[in-house]
Amino acid sequence: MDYNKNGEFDRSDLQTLIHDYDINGDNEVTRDEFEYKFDMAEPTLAIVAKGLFAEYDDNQDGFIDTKDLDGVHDRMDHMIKDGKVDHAEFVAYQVQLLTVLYALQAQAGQP
Ligand SMILES: [Ca+2]
Ligand SMILES: [Ca+2]
Ligand SMILES: [Ca+2]
Repeated sequence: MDYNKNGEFDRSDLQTLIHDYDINGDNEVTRDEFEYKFDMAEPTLAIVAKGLFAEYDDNQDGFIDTKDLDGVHDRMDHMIKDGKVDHAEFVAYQVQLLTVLYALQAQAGQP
């Protein structure tokens, strides 16, 4: 997800992420847009999609937009608080987040 390949996951990478999911091009990603894109890739992971959306919608206003980037970036910058998200921080953040979400998904999948 380091889109600009500078070895750090920075705000421009987060902006690219928004751009990827923003279907109608209004610079906001709604829950519908996010789930639509996610669903095409991973149709069985609805709970993971919801959890990811909630995580990236930092101010909980129902849209992912540039106002949410600072909060997300801040949470990713968690091992060495230097204002930058390096590769290790990014991977650790993703692993932690996805571990929780996949566990929830697995629970929900139980009969
Ligand atoms: Ca949009
Ligand atoms: Ca938001
Ligand atoms: Ca850091």
